[in-house]
Amino acid sequence: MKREEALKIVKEQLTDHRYQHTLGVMETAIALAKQYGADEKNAELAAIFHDYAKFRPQDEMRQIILSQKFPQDLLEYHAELWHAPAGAYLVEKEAGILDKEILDAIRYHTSGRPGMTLLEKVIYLADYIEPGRHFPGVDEVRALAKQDLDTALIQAVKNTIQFLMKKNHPVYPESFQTYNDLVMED
Ligand code: DGI
Ligand code: FE
Ligand code: FE
Ligand code: FE
Repeated sequence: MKREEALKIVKEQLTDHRYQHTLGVMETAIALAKQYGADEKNAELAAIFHDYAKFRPQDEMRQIILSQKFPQDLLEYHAELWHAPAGAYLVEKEAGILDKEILDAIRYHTSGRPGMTLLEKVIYLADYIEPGRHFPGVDEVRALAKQDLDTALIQAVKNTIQFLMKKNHPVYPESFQTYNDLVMED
């Protein structure tokens, strides 16, 4: 699918702010793909579609998770986690994206997972450091991303978990497992 067609499809699903975020993730993901040798076209499409389900009703996302045998423990955790797996499902059904690598990059863009693929890492990190992001610590991760993908990713995952813990929010186990897997990888 061409970039223009994909952008047109997601634009209808998103607020203007979220669409601008998506454009930032797209540019960042393509740059990271170039730098680290991931497929640039897949990075472009995964980035464009990564937040496709962000504004779907919670009931719809819950039904998708229940009916598709996705990890059911997602439903016990914050609903913000649901748009990633629900998005992978809807992007396949509604936008006709069939590439499993792209769908998995969408599926795991919020929690990560142990054994992330190169494309999954690129999308997770691009989502975190795109130019529209302004949270504390993001500049450090941007700098790390210039040097080493995994080091940057560890910092991004760690910041996310710490942010949630500071607010006494529950952390989805897969997010912790992603962190453990990355720091034990090498
Ligand atoms: O959709 P975005 O805002 O671009 O970013 P995202 O999909 O990476 O994250 C969405 C939200 O999910 C963000 O506010 C942080 C939250 N989140 C990420 N990991 C976890 C989480 N929330 C809980 N409860 N547990 C997690 O492990
Ligand atoms: Fe997201
Ligand atoms: Fe993210
Ligand atoms: Fe995003």
